[in-house]
Amino acid sequence: MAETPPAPGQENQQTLSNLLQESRRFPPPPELAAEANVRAEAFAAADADRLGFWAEQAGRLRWERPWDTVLDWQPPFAKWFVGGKLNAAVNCVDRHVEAGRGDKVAYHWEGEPGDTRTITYAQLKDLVCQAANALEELGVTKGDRVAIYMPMIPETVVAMLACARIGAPHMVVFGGFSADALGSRLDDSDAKLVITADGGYRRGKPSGLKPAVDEALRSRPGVRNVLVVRRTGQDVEWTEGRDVWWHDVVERQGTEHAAPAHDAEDPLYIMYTSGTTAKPKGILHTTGGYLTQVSYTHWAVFDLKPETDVFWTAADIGWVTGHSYIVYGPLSNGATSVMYEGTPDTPHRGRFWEIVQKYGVTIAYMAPTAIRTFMKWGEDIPAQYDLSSLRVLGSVGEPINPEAYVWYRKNIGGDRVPVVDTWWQTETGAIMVSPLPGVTEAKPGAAMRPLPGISVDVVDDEAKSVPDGGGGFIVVREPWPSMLRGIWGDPKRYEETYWSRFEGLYFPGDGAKRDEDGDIWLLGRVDDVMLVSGHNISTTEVESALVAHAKVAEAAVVGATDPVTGQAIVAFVILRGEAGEGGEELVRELRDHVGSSLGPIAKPRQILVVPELPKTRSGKIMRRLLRDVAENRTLGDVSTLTDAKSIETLRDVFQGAS
Ligand code: 6R9
Repeated sequence: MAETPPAPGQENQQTLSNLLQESRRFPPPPELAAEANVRAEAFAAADADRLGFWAEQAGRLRWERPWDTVLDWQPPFAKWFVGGKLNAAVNCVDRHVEAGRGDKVAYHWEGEPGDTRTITYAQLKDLVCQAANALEELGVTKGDRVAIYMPMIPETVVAMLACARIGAPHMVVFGGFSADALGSRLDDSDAKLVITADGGYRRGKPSGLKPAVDEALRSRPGVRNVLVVRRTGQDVEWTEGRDVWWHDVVERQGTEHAAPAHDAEDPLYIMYTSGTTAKPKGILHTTGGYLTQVSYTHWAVFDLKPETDVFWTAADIGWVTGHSYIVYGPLSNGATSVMYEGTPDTPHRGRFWEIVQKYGVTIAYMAPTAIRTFMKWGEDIPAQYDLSSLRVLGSVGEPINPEAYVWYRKNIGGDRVPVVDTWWQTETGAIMVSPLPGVTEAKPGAAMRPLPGISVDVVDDEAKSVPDGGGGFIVVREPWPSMLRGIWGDPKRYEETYWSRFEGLYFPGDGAKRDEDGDIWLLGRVDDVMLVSGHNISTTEVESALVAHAKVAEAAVVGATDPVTGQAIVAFVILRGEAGEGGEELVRELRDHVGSSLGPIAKPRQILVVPELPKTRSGKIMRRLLRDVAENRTLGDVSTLTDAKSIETLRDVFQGAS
């Protein structure tokens, strides 16, 4: 192991080192396996006839006109269910009402201050029709883009479905983003209407949304109207002729609306991806293929029993996870969902578990960042609630550290509930790689295998499939129904970003390894991989080793330029509540701990104890900013940070320590 930097040009020659060893195994509970929606046979059947498999899944939906061709593939441009016509809103709402399930609860909504609303499918249908009529009155027609900048309230779902009904692609912007971030997305999508609210509740107080819209629109006269839901009752500025209240315009509309049939390939929505350096990418999803795969994966991965389950995705609708698994997946399956407006610590740190207990949640889906926060708060908090209704738990957004996985399974899942670690992206639209709760013997930290009908591989630099035990890059070999159809307005960037790294393969940009059993582990973004003395080391593995230490709650690791080793590992750690302040002794202990779990090459050069980490809306750590800090550079774009102050605090800690 030479401690010298690699020669120029050699940087990409070394695929990821395979450092982490994990021997814990969790087989499916026998009762769940016996009744599971998906059995092991599904894989072989889908492999034998992939297009036939997806055609069968498309049959879950109501089509106004059947498709002529399942797939038209002109690489890298795919069309699914060509010639088919359907309406996504009808599939999510009307058809359940028509089938006599109108009284079934679609959402148990819980506001942060404790106010609640129960919305049945019949009520949702009326609301969506009223909103669709209102949008038409405001001049929205098929193909127009509509921006949605909202808190987590039922009207957000209603607005999305009203757009889908008309065929006007929605573009939801996370309510935590700044006026600048909203503005650049309005420019790029050329939206004519913005739907917003006066504000929403976060951390116990009303937080404004309308002011950011006003600010963004000051220089954007192209937006004709702003439709405003009253949620908090805050005072708002009002621009006559442009701004209209939801309760004035929507509530007086009729509750019938004739839904047109849209082409399977008509745009359903645009969602901008988070946290990169350049201009945000507007990821485009269309109707038939997207709805097919979100519907199938929601049913398969969570073993959804629509009659009895209460499903809860604890995520924001402004993240793709909310689109696919709060809105389109659960509704297309006629499921009952929980939707929660606020933060997990308001008014107390048991709020999530109180919600699980109150509504009898059976399936819960959340991000590792939330799970690590709960670990930090301690297991005595969930222990105060009855969580026995839970039967499947899910994780999404980042690789889940094995320690966090085991904690989640034990303290939330009572050591009996399977945990599914679901890998996917805004671009993939729906889950791609995941254990199946009734089939897979799960390993903590591994997303395991591609789902039936999905063709995923791990390849090296030359696009060759790596053998078991090897590391490299995750790729998708065959088109899938919910794949992005492009980047809004920029087909060239679509080809360059996703299809130019490896000829004919979709490149998601994540590192991965395949273990000795052939199971897949995700290792974080390729941009985050560190090159230490010629070895590619994954930030995820070093972070997981740190989190496995009893005193560490969260860790973020980056590679900073180093004169000797090319890059050196710099770690930022948050300690668990009871671990005290840190100090040199602890830092030495942590370095040794990483060295003994992963090998001396992975020992961080520096470990800094910090109070918080910079994160995106979906809880992803923004390592790019931490690299800026570790290399004493000016910070890049911070407009998608949830809390812009956090990074300045870190800079102070870093400069104080260096
Ligand atoms: C759904 C979502 C996509 C990126 C993706 C990867 C990371 C998501 C993961 C995971 C490891 C998982 N990611 N789920 N990494 N294991 N289970 O998160 O979409 O916000 O577009 O992010 O998130 O790096 O490439 P998006």
